[in-house]
Amino acid sequence: MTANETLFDRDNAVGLRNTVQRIVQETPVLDMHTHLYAPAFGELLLWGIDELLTYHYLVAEFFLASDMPYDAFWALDKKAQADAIWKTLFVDHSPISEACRGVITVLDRLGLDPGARDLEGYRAWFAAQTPEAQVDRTFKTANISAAVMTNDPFDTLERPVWEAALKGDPRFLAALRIDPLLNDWAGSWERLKGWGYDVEAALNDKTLAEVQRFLSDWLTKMDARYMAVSLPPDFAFPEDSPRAKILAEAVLPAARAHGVPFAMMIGVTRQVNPALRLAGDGVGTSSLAPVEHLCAAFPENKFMVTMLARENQHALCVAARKFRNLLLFGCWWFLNNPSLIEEMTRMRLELLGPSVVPQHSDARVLEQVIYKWAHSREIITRVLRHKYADLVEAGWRISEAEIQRDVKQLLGGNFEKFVG
Ligand code: FIX
Ligand code: ZN
Repeated sequence: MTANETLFDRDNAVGLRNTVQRIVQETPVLDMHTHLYAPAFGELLLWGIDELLTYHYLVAEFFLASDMPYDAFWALDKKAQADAIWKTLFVDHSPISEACRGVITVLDRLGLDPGARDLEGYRAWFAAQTPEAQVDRTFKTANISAAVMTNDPFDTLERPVWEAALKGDPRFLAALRIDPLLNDWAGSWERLKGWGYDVEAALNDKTLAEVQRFLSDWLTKMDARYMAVSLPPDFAFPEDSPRAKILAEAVLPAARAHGVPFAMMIGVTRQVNPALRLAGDGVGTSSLAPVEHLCAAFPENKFMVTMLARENQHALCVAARKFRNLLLFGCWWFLNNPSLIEEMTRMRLELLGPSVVPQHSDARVLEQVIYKWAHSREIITRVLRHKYADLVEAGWRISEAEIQRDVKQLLGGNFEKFVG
């Protein structure tokens, strides 16, 4: 702290509130979990109004409000699906839900008047943009410095892009996603074999060593910041299962060798309603015991965890207090709603102080980072204002530089430090 720097105390509440708001707005975000891609990935990078309107969050809401049969909707092309969603969710009903409001915020921040309800006009504007320029504009408007992708070597569209070794874009960082390996070994081992790894269905020592070699090769190829998996509510560890064996004897050793964290996203029940396709996944509560066991049994590994059920959030905070090799992140998916983000952010700051990653965007369509971060920044501002106000009320004095330090830590620093 410099000698002449302003210190906020209980007599300067307005100054403190304004300063917190400005700093949260001005501090760039490192968005540590998205489903976005760099422009070099071609069609995998989704952007524009029709992609925004057909986001799977909106597809689920569309089927609630419309009586169109599932098959009839899926038979439509993207533009016609977007038309149906626009009419049902934005014209025939008010776009109150968080995902609908997101589209409004995006249009507004891009300078398109959402109140005009001019879908064809928005389409014309987006059609005049290029993906590269749209990435620049979107990152600037959202004030994000980088986005971590979700990179799946089992994905037939994505794999060739990595194999072509295109020049990377420093704004897009990689994360090696390994759901097929951990959640469906029976359906994945033959693919590894086809790629030249000497594996068989039985998880013997040779197979486990080869799985580790596969992970190591892809961590290197992608320069991945972390490895990640999504897990069902009944995730257990230890247990006698292919998942537990591969986790303990291939994934965690590879993560240790590369010094990268292993991220677990726990609590998703895939395809509770398959007719909804990507929108058909659900949520269930989980035990914290596997997380605690892994953190205790593998102190040389770093774990990042987010959980999908609201009911798990308190126990997860408590677990994170116990282990310095555990970093909590984000308000995932069905939790990414203002009331729940506020509750979770408040609880996390109260239990963990600033040692948490309060949010990630999970954006699937480029421009979504604009709304996801605008809405979350508002809430993070509100919660921090309360926390600092409580502090100065208790007699503490705090400087602008200290607030800046804390916000930097929350919006990217904690993640960067943890991944190393
Ligand atoms: O597994 C995940 O990373 C989830 O975030 C996605 O599968 C999910 O579809 C999503 O987009 C949630 O926001
Ligand atoms: Zn995700």
